[in-house]
Amino acid sequence: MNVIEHVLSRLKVIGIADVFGVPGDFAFPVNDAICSDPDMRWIGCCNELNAAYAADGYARIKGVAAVCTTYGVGELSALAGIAGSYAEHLPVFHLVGAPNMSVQAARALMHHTLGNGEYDLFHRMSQPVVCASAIITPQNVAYETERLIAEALYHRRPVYMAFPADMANQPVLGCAQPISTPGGDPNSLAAATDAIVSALAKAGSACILPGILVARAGLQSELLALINASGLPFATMFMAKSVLDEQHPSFIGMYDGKLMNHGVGAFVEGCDRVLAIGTLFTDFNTGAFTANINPDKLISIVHHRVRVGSKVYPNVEMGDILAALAERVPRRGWGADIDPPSLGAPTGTGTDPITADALYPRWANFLRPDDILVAETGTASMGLGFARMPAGASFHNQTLWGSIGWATPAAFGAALAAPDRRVVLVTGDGAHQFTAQEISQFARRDLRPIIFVLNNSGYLIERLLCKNPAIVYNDIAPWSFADLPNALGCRDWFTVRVDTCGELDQALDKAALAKTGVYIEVVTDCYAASRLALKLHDSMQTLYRS
Ligand SMILES: Cc1ncc(C[n+]2csc(CCOP(=O)(O)OP(=O)(O)O)c2C)c(N)n1
Ligand SMILES: [Mg+2]
Repeated sequence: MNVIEHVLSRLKVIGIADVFGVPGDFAFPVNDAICSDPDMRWIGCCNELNAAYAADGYARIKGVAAVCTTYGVGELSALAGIAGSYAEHLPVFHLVGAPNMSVQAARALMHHTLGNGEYDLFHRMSQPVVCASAIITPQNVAYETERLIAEALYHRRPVYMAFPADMANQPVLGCAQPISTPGGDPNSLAAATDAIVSALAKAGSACILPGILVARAGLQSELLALINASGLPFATMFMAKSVLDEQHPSFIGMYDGKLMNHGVGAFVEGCDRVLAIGTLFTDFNTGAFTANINPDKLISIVHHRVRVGSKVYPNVEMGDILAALAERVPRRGWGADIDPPSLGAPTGTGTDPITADALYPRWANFLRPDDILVAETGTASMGLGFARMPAGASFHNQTLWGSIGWATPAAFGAALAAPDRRVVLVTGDGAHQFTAQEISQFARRDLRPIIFVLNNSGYLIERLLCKNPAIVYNDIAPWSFADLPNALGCRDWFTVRVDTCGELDQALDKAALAKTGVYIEVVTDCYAASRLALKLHDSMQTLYRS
């Protein structure tokens, strides 16, 4: 085997069957090897940023992904997407084709360089957004591939592998044993388990806040086993929405600090103990930091560490402690008597305009079991975040990184990873303008998503957050969105623009039955905002006034 074949063979073992990217001359050896491998697919994208977002979406479904770019121009375009995967804990392998080692050593003035003879700059630019990186040679490939796989899976973060073009096709020199990921410390595990069991035994009420890191580590069934064994209720924060099935009888609803669902918030914050399992306390995950859980009551379990109140138990693996707790926490009542709040019944009929109260409940009703819903940053995801998901349906949003334009390619990546599931993409008009061309990839691969573009004539969430909503920077170029699919190669799709509730109802009915891709442009007033978006608006206005 040569260098690149060796790397691909190892990536296949960990579940990567598709590589997203854009080719380039320095990357030809990598591109060719992917295309010649009968068990791998080259998934061409419209640009490298989209390819990185698509890989991010794929990793959300499959657990791992890969993106391949050329040197400099390609890799820098992908960088913002890779940074998002870092922030959101997704192991994406970034494979970069680089100039020959001999050219680098000569500091030659090559295309795609800055013309200053520096060849390590782009590698260095990537380093802060990956957990490990290497320039791959025949001598180091066996060892470095194992190291990078181990790092990516341990930290659930991206890694960077550069392949100088003259190295990629050379035979592998030497061999390395796969590196086993370190297990935890059994004494620390036992102490943490005892501490949690005894804290829960003394608690009158308790609940679980499942977090996104549970999904990233693929530990949903282990957490479910704990919930089923103990009867502990769970509420979910925005970033972790649908990490566990929202139809589960122990689900009590979305917890968003003081902003939404006050009954859920009062219960969570009133509990004697709150188990935050893989939960990240970020701004948009805590109702803009209005979540107020007494740190003394908090039990926090993250990938490799547990904290009970102020005591930290290092080197405890999340999977180990969930299994230990499922065996030891007895089943009992935990004080929760809450039905998950819902968005209610949709308003409006016939020629009524599509208001927020008309739109979000309709979208919620449209969802089906096992759907994959990809919701873009903006007012639409803020509304859909409070729709109760049907059994097995999952909600994906880039809550921490929040780079608009992510959702369209990420939905493509997710659809490619799960071709048998229905993928529903909901994006704002402003966000869609960043990456709309990637809808062509769905048609190219015969994937049939259902795409909703919320056309509210601009950046509504920015209108609500800034001082002057009507200020010019929140306007966007008006597009005929419903004309895009045809121009972009999605020729047989069901495509429609709807301005009224009646038209929306008809479109939803057709979409539910469609055997083709679906693209619905939903036109609303430029201030028709979901409830959470309005709440954020109110808190910003208070801030500006004070
Ligand atoms: C890459 C990037 N650029 C800028 C922003 C700032 N930003 C956040 S939301 C938003 C507007 C979103 O508008 P749209 O997609 O139309 O959704 P709406 O809020 O109107 O529903 C902007 C510009 C961002 N999050 N990401
Ligand atoms: Mg908009």
